[in-house]
Amino acid sequence: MSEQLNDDLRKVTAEAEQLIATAGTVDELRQAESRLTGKKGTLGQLLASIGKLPKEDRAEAGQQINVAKRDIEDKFSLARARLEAAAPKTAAEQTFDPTLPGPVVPRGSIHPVTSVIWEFEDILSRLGFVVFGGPEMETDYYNFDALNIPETHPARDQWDTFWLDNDWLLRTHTSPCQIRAMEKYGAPLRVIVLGRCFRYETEDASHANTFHQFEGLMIDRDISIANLVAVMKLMLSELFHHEVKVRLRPGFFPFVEPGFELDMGCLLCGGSGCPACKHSGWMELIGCGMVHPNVLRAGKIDPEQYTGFAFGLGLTRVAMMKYGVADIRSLNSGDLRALIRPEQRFGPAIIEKE
Ligand code: FA5
Repeated sequence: MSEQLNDDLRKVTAEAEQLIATAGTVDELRQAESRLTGKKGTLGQLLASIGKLPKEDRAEAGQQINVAKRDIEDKFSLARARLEAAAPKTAAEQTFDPTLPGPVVPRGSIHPVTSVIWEFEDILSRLGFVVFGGPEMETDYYNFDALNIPETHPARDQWDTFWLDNDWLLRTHTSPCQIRAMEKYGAPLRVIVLGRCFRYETEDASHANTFHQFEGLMIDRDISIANLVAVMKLMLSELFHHEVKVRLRPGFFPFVEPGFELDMGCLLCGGSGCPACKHSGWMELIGCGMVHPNVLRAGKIDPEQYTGFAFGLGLTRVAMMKYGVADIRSLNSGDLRALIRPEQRFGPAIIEKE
């Protein structure tokens, strides 16, 4: 969005706040609101000027103006409700009609990430997976060594780590729970872990330094890549209630062999490209593969007898796709436009920050 438009929207929001603060009656509020949001008002003029922008900038500018417009309208309607409540009532208004419906109380809703966690737990438990958990503060051993990433291994650079004292760290992924689950239950095994991870990373539309992952681990005799693909396709299709487009690429993770990355067609832009998918039309979603024999050994399971698959899915990114949130940072920001479910929203959830 252009600096100029940004500036204009900031000014008009400040003007609205000023007018609301000085209006003494509901009528004054109405007049002030139509001066700002009506067709000939400041916002109307801004909307009309979109036609003069280059074609590729129009959609984004329109969206930003509409977000500001709804925000201003909300402010005015709150102020109106306050003035009306404070106004002295006539005798007729003071009579109480018990047959009238009560005032509408705004409802909260479950956070999109929590909602996706519940759905995945439900889908995977129907496939016989057990929900498992582990600590967010981990040891070097569980986060790296036991996952076939010794101290000197260059793959450690793949995960930018928040180090704490004495070889403790904030877990960079949910994969340490693979070892903890193997130690606790042995084989055969089907577990899922849905929890927070931390990375010392620069944030952008699809990267947060605190985000959720969803880990899956299945170990039994004769488990193959076919089982892995079937489980992943099924869980994504169930979550999105229709068949989703996926692609599998070779990927390197020291704890699986062979390893893959699974991408999903970006549902935010329908594949045409947006900041969240880095204009590629694909969202990197899942790292996965067949559990490396060294990892089975670290979990005290005999790789001669058992094989298994594991996957680690970007749960927060799935919540973005499912609920149309274009910027991952909105989900940790407390911004109600992103947090409230679509049917309960009062504005669009597409809150561009780039
Ligand atoms: C891992 O973390 C592996 N532990 C996944 C795995 C598990 C591979 C089991 C094989 C077997 P990766 O770093 O690619 O891999 O992260 C997995 C997913 O987490 C990514 O595909 C992405 O969807 C999500 N993710 C990674 N970094 C971030 C971030 N900074 N913000 C939001 N989501 C992220």
